[in-house]
Amino acid sequence: MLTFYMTPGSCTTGVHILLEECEALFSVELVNLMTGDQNSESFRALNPKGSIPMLKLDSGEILTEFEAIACWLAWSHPRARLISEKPLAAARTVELMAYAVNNLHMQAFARIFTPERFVAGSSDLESVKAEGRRRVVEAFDLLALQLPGSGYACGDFSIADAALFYVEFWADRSDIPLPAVVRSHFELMLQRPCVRQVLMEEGYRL
Ligand SMILES: N[C@@H](CCC(=O)N[C@@H](CS)C(=O)NCC(=O)O)C(=O)O
Repeated sequence: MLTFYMTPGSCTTGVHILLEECEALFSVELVNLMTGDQNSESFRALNPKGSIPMLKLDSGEILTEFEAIACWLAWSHPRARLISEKPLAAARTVELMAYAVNNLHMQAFARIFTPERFVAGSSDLESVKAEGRRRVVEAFDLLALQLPGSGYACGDFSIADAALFYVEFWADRSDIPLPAVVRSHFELMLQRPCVRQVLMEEGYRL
């Protein structure tokens, strides 16, 4: 059985959705980021980067990084149809997913959630957070130009939608308004049974 290392409401929510979409069998190890579980000796022995999401495969191998886990789930559960079989369409899906993870998450929201990691010492954390908000707004505006006016990001539901969902969810909870096209994608995702199940399991009321 897979072991999924996660924290409710973090970026792992996107992987959680994909695990449910695949109907994968998995057990959960909760990682308390606030108390620093990710820095414990036992966690670092598995993943020296100290990051989640992390998946322990049936073989005992450890897989990290959102995009790698999402692609592995898609390729190893083809019946869930989480990525196109056509090379260019699949690459477009990875392109969107990478933008959500590398830009919106790592460059924008990370400045809001962990501003101290972007400056030396304890100087001006508020301006780092403000820059994070500015980047979130700018990135969603760019995304709005790429998303279709309705439906999922790449036609059928895909791994890109799960990545977009977790950053949209963060924006919603941070009172950052989403452009109309992005908002309608978020609302579509909120109707999806697996998304609703995951949010309830992670302790959110719908
Ligand atoms: N880019 C990596 C990192 C993701 C990441 O930053 N995850 C956060 C939680 S949302 C984390 O592990 N935080 C722990 C820490 O940085 O100490 C990925 O896509 O998996």
